[in-house]
Amino acid sequence: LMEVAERVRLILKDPQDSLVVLSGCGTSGRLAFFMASGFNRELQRLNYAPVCSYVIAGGDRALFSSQEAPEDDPTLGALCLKKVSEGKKRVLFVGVSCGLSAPFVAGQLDFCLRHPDVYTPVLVGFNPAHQARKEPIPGCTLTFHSVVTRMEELAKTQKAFLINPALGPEAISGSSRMKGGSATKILLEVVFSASFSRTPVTFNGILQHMRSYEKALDFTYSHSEEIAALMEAAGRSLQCGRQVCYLGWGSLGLLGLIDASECKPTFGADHEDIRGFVSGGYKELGNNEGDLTLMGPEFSISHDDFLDGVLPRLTDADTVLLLYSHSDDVDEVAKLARRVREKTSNIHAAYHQTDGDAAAKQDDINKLCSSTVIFTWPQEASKLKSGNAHRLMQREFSTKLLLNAVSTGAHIFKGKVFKNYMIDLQVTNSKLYRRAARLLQKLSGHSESECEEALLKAIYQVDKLSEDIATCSLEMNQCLSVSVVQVVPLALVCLLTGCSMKEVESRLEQQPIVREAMETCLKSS
Ligand code: F1P
Repeated sequence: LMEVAERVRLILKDPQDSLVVLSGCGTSGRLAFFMASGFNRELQRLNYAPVCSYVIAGGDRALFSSQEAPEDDPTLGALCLKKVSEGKKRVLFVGVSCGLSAPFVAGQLDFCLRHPDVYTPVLVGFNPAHQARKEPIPGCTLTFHSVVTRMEELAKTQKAFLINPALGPEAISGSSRMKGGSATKILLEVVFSASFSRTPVTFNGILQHMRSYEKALDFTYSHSEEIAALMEAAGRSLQCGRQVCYLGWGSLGLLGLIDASECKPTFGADHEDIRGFVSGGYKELGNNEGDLTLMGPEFSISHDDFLDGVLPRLTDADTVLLLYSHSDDVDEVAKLARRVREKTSNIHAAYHQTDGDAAAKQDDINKLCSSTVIFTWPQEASKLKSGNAHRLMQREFSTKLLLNAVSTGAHIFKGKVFKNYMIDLQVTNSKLYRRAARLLQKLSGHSESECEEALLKAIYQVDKLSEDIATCSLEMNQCLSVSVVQVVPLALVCLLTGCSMKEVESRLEQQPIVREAMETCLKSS
């Protein structure tokens, strides 16, 4: 971490010809955007040039919607990196792939390794190097593992860097948006904060900053009862087919958008189930491609969009969660809270303040909310490191933990998790396809080929696979799976009962809680 921080400093000294690129797929790409924007804001505040850029697989539409397919394309990854860094003489590339698995990132790292005169690659992930993905990538000779092996060799002479602490399994198997995402945020913020500070980068400085996140984690979970209440409220809304809306301000609002967008691939959710809105919409974000509103309803992200499109049909069965800090425009929060309260009493807030902040306005908002999680951070925490920036990062981290708990918990209530498996995941790229096939094997005890066959039958909604389907490319299968709901449950019930696709569909219709349908099926098989 110290070495990488020094490399960032070199970039800061020569902003004209140098660049930092943060990149990843899905959650990792969203966090790359989130942090690149935050770091640039902080750099400008400190009178440095904003030297950070981001690349997300699938472009900006992937910031708020589920776009997993581009993750499989290493050439696209390399091209996007080349484009964003055109003309630069020195580039520090930070590729994030929590599982050390995304071909898009492997392609980018390979590109860096082939152009060492300009690019220094840094890989962030949370598996030991030997567990990097070994599966061949179609149409190319690389595997993620082969790239990691080359990086390990260069890491000995600090021409490449691997930051890959093992975090242990996720609470929901494979859901790296949670611990993996949080650890990505911690590691990169620790590195970049150290490099922005005018004092030397020291081991103790890094350690102290890491420990402050540990404290923030304990502080956040000391509110676990209130968080659980939020989780229950959100769960009740999802259980009855209604909606959860996060209405946020500043970067906390953006975290709401990110958390909401992850529910689609993880739980097979509809984009309406959990939605995020941020004050100021695209103006607040400053993303590469600007306003995406015209791309479709998923891309309506401002509070005005919420007022126009969602508020009129809200009822008490929907849950609204306000996400804000004392430093936000609290009058505006109160105004919006009042409008929401006219439609639903199921309004809640998660609010951050520092011990001693005046609370008058806050009291008005509390009265409108049926529950409020108030995080009153101790004064001394905000004195650590670079004051405001540090305080904001801690609050963001805390908000991320809260939102991950609320959305995951709500989907558990809805029955989208069986044991600790995401039983209704979307099968929209090769990693998710393999994950689904492995899950079917584990739960049904059938062979790999039988499980893949069942998965394909579910994707194509047929009882017999034609020659064409059986030999179709993986990409084509993933493409098709977008339009089918409950692919994995369909395949599992089909494997366990031997029923036709039509019968399986009607069984699942009768038992819409997927976990219960799985339990019934497994008991009688
Ligand atoms: C990237 C990612 C995840 C997402 C889903 C598909 O994973 O997009 O963020 O939740 O699992 O993969 P990784 O490359 O960071 O391991």
